[in-house]
Amino acid sequence: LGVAGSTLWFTGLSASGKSTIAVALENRLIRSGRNSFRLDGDNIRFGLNKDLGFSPKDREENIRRIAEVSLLFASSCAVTITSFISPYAADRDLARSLHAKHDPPLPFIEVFVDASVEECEKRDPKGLYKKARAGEIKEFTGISAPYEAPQKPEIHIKAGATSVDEAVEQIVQYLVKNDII
Ligand code: GGZ
Repeated sequence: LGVAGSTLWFTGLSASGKSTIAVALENRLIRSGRNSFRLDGDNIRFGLNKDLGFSPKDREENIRRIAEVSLLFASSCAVTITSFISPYAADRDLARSLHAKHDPPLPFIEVFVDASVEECEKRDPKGLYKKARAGEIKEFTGISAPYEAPQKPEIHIKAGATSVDEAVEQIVQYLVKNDII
């Protein structure tokens, strides 16, 4: 019981808090004895996907590869956490369908870290929104490139009104209730 793998697919704007929550969740799972592995920009965009930029086509390919890798980790029994903007609903749906088609099907949980462009731009920890406004970064999500918010995410975190600890608790409760961990 509780050894099957799964993918927790985080989606949200840059600076929404995805990665902070993902790291805290990974730590929590590992401390409680679960095998968890996190895929994020640092271990994917600088390695496997270093040939990809931020055009719509490149983002699509970025997400397609991450979906395949998350499926591999999930099939090896890891609670796999992906933390990418993944702005296009069709690409997230592709990731979901790969998990559904796997034998046996593997749980795929979409986690929407919901922070508005205004909130993210106010935080702007890396100054990227400022650069995007100034036209120094082209095709920046939320400013000059689209973000398609999930319509029916399994987990909806209202980032502005939720602490990191509360978000982790919300996710863990969902996972326990649905027999995923
Ligand atoms: C969005 C960009 C861009 C553009 C660089 N648009 O806050 P960050 O810095 O650390 O997270 C963002 C990250 C987004 O990469 P993803 O692989 O998650 O994107 S996607 O799922 O859409 O493929 C941001 C930085 O890369 N960044 N240029 N133009 N974010």
